[in-house]
Amino acid sequence: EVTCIDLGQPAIDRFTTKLPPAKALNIIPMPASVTPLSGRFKLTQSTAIASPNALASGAARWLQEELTELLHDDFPIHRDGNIHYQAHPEMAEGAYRLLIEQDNICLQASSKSGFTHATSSLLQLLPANPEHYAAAAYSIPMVDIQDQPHYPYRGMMLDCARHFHSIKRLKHLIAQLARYKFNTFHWHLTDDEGWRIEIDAYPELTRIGAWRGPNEVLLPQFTTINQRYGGYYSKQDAKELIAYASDRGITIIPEIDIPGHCRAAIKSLPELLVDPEDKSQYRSIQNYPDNVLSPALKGTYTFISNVLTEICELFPAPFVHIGGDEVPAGVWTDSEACQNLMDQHGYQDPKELQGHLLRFAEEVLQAKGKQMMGWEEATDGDKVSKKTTIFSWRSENAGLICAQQGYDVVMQPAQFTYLDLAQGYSADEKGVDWAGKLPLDDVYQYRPLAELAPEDPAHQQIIGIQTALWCELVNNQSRFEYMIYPRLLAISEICWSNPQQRNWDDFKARLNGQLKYLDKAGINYRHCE
Ligand code: TNX
Repeated sequence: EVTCIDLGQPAIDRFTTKLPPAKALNIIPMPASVTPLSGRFKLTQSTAIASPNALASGAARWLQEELTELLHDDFPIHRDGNIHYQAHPEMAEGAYRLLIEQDNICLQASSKSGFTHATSSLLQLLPANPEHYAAAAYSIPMVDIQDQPHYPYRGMMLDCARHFHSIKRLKHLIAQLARYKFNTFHWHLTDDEGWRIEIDAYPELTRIGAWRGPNEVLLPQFTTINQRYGGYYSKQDAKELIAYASDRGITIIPEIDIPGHCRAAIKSLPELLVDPEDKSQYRSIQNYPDNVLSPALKGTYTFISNVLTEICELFPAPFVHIGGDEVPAGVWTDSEACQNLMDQHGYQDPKELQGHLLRFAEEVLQAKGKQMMGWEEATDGDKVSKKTTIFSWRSENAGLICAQQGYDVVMQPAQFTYLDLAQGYSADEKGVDWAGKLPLDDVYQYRPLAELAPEDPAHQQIIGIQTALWCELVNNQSRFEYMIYPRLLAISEICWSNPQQRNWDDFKARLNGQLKYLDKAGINYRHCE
């Protein structure tokens, strides 16, 4: 008897279907209300951004940079400009109105985020390939848009540990995240294969842990490059990226993954982080026998405390993500020091030692005024306080369970949001498939907690949605872009738009309009037709 699930024939033709023709207004994510007006605003040499209020200064700078690039000229900001950022204190956080009239453009909001969202809608209305305004008429359709986000948290996680991505690559990504109204960039900075952020207390972390290659202690697992390769971000790099993202309304949340996924740190600081007496045997899911911090070592606590302190000082965000995922079975089971620690605290199971470590991290962060975030495993056995925000990833149900336990949850179900999954069914399609394949339309079909009654309190605990690109197999710009686009645009609509407004055919038409911009930006997106 066959007991597997019948998935039917993959609908291969959906990838070869032509996209419907683009529309007059192709905004993604779909705004709450769009009222086209008749006529066009003309950009001329006297068009300028009016000096903005303080809340809008980042957004105005962003608009100025984009217009300067588009028009190949320095775009002015001065007192008498006709592109106005106007404060409307009665509007909700993140909400905005964009009114484009014959002679004026008004961007109205009550918050920094609202002004950046208004800016991203305006940017999407600009023609992709204008001629220089000095030489030709160049205009924007008149329209009245009123809009607000569905979820307050709209993020993307990028794994910069398995392979290093340059700051240039990250800026380019962050510009697109802002264009599609994401507000968070979750920066996965450490893992088994690399440690990517400069820490003054431990120069070894980046001198040793940031590099892979045949002669290094960090052996490449998935790649066969025969030379030393890798890289890291200096504190100056991080500050530059934080400022760039901030102008575009994006908060950067750093992740330092503990206690598993720590091989790069352990290989860099063996004297501090290896317990020679610990005889426990284990294999991580990625097959490493030596990638977990020891809760019985004093050095582990010194390390966590020093690293998190520097991270809290470097990143202005109120959150720090401490990972907590995939601690393999078998750790801490054959160590006298671990046993003593368990006896001392009355723990029955070595697994409780993970909670012990994570609660220590939580205290360090709380003392710095930061809130902790972690992967869903951080909740196993009531390990951390309910103040920690949980990112669920193994399934939608995992997120629901955390929400029902009272945690704030960011939903990142692999089956709908993982951009390392292949996006087509042919054998040569790039990507992994441990959580299935993830074509564009499946991303768009994601309805978070659609099974729950609208009045279910779990809805209140879901603060948002996040997509993720894990990079075991992503080590160059073109692969990076191929995996991200256009699926990122579908996720942006899941995060932002009211679920009632979602319409696959309408999305495809608007996507067709957006592809011109992706082409202009030179992005190697996966073709839809
Ligand atoms: C699971 S999602 C992981 C990552 C892998 C990814 C591959 C999560 C918290 N852990 O370490 O890169 O799967 O898809």
